[in-house]
Amino acid sequence: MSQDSRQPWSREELEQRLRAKEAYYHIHHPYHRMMYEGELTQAQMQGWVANRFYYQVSIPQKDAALMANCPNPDLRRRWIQRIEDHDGTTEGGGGIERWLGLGEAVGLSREELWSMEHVLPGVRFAVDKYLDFVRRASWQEGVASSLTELFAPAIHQERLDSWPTQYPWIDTKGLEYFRKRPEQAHRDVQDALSVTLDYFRTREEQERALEILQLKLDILWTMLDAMYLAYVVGMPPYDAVEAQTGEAAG
Ligand code: AHQ
Repeated sequence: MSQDSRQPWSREELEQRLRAKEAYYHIHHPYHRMMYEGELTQAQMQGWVANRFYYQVSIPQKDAALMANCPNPDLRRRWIQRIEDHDGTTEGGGGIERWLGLGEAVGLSREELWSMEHVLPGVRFAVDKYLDFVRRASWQEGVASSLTELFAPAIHQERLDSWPTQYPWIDTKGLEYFRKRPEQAHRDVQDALSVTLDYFRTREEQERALEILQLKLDILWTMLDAMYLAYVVGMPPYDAVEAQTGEAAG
């Protein structure tokens, strides 16, 4: 009898398939390859920091939305740590504060970052899609969408390894975010992986977990596509319109 193609994978097989999606992680995006090779101009680095700020400030809202969907106090107790990691427990603490320090190190004021004036439509749509997905999804699907952090320690380490020599104009105090994040990401993602492997059991559920991880990989990739078009190709949104009419759109 042919093996039922719908047979569930073992936990090990599902984990291996989740980890195999590293191939689609945004560490491989041309924008990140240029960053690692020291090829970004100050304006291109500023564009990345300013657009990623919109992602960073959206993460605690995403995590709060997931907790709101979750009836399990034990999960909520573990998950609230993520909000504290970003918001801090007092004003002036946390990852968002460290990202503002990164902004100042690349020449962007705190006010400029909070203004969100540099956030590209494509970045806004991708980040808003992440927030909307987690708001509407089950809390377990929300957990699975955070599994891109299986691959995050490497990307933070790359920045710590390359920026001091490739971008000597960036004060290394600004890299504090990247110093703190790998440990937090590793702790978080072990929990998220365990929840995912426990919950997604049937073959259909397991394939759904892979689909959710791919959605989040696409969100991260699309953010960089928008930045690449605007800051590397030099085609920010409505560039052509402004050229024709000589006026700023909107
Ligand atoms: O700084 C990052 C961060 O706080 C988070 C939260 C997590 C999530 O809940 O989805 N994902 C994430 C990520 C952060 N940094 C990204 C980077 O490239 O610096 C990586 C990103 C992720 O891999 O999901």
